[in-house]
Amino acid sequence: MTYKLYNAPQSTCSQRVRFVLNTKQLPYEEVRLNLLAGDQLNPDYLKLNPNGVVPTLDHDGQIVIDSTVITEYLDEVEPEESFTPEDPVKRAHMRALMHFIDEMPAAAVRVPTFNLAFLPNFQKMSREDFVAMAESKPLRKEFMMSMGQTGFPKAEMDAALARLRRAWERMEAEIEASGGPWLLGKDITLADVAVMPALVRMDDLGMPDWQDLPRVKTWFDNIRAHPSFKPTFYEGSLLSEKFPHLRERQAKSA
Ligand SMILES: N[C@@H](CCC(=O)N[C@@H](CS)C(=O)NCC(=O)O)C(=O)O
Repeated sequence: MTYKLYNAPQSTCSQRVRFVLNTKQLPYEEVRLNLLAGDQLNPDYLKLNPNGVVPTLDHDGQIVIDSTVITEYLDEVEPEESFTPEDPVKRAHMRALMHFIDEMPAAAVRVPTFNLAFLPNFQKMSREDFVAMAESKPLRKEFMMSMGQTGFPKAEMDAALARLRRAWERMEAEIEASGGPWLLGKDITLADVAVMPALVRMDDLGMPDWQDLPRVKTWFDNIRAHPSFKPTFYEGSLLSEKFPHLRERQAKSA
């Protein structure tokens, strides 16, 4: 059984998969793609993942794409250290939360990420190069074009932050209803893994907008104390480690 993970250190979707692989203590070969250089758009990679995004898992030659699908797949083929409740009703609840997470915080977090971290890179490009790069992205062409080289306008940034805030409030309510400390109760599930990188990212960007939500605060402390957290967020996994201007933001929010 061999696992090869095509991913990127700072990619939130990749971090979900690394967390599951690490918890299950599955050895894996990591292929690191440089997303700003466009490695994910190379024809050979597109044959594996026609969406032109990371992560992609190669399991003995079988290709599995999409981070939530990969984490569910891993939990099926490697059931030790399970992240999936046995009770079908709870399992359905977990999956519903994973859909919510992909639609709300995981999508919204891209707006502050691109505006605050990546925009300076895109501003250095000529208009022609920028448009060509955007056009080459199977999944994110429109997203890139609506950001443009001046960034998402304030209204769009505010809307993304409001969506994130509603996601943290939903987390607070879910933890309260389940009794915590995790989203579905006493056991960590794939829903916790799915939302984790969005909180880590917003903390890294200096906008941890959940300080008044006690259960989310404790959840965040707990996930950071999890034994798989450090190996998942190895050196170079945070944007603030790559972009010095983000360290200043982070210092201000501390
Ligand atoms: N639904 C996909 C989304 C994957 C995705 O958006 N990956 C980002 C990094 S987190 C990416 O590869 N972006 C490259 C790009 O925008 O060109 C998943 O969960 O795997």
